[in-house]
Amino acid sequence: MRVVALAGGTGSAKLLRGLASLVRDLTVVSNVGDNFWAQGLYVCPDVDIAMYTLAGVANPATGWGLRGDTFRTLSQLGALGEETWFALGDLDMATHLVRTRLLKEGRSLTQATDSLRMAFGVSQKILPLTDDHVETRVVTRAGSLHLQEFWVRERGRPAVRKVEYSGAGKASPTPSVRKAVAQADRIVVCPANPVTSVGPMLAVPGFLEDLSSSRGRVTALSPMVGRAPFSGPAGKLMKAFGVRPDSAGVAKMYSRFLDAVVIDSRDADMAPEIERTGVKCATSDTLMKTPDDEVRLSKELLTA
Ligand code: FO1
Repeated sequence: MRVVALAGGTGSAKLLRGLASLVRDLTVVSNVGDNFWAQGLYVCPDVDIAMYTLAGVANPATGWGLRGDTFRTLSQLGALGEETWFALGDLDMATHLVRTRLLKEGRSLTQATDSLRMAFGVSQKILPLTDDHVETRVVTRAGSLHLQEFWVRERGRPAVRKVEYSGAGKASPTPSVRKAVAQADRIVVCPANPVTSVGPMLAVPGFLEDLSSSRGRVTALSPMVGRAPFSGPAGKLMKAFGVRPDSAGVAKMYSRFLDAVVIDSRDADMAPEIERTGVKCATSDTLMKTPDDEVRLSKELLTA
């Protein structure tokens, strides 16, 4: 079975691990909206968390970065008067150094990602949705902030007016992404933030149509339990984006391409409303606390 997984950050990575244990032909299509320049280096958090997780070297404590990493270079940068709110680890920095060099040498982000994932011994393909620069920006009363500025530097505190995907209108999905989606038997939308991880992908012209016309069944694991996401700022941003911050809101946002959704058992009362939008709804314990949960939910998504 050929499986394509649309992935964002931490929540997605856990499901990717489950899927990878079940499926030989797995391709990860990664959000690029939170890519960020830090210390002159190009950082791709969603690509990297997928790569580190599949390589078995991710830091489980933070949900980003590498296990056992240290921050000596960051301390020294602080001592030199540089901004250090975006914490690049000593080992993580090597990934960004290689990626930035490859890009400067003229390689595309797809090519740079492929070199890196092979160097990490990851057998699954990891494809950035686009090679164009797309940036998720959060418009607050204090102005427009990059998602990393909003979430990491400002700790998600500012009141949100709207969310924008700068550059998305002029971007296009890469040919590799389009081919993977067209040939997939299953497309799984990981439990990613609908506004900051899946939204930037859907904003790239052509991708929504690729998903809706794909011959493979499209299933999603909702990242919401009640009105709260598993992790991160999803609830607040969903409200600002005009999406109801619960599983019914997620299903509605994806309804143009979604065949089935798995929501948490605690939200079972939302199932009839979801099914009225034409999306099949299954319920489960959606929290991934153990590797067994990751595999169980992966199986449910592959059969939903
Ligand atoms: N998240 C934080 O909360 N604080 C950080 O200092 C931080 C640094 C960082 C460095 C590299 C990287 O790949 C991710 C990093 N993240 C950090 C995570 C990131 O901000 C977001 O969680 C993702 O962009 C969401 O998918």
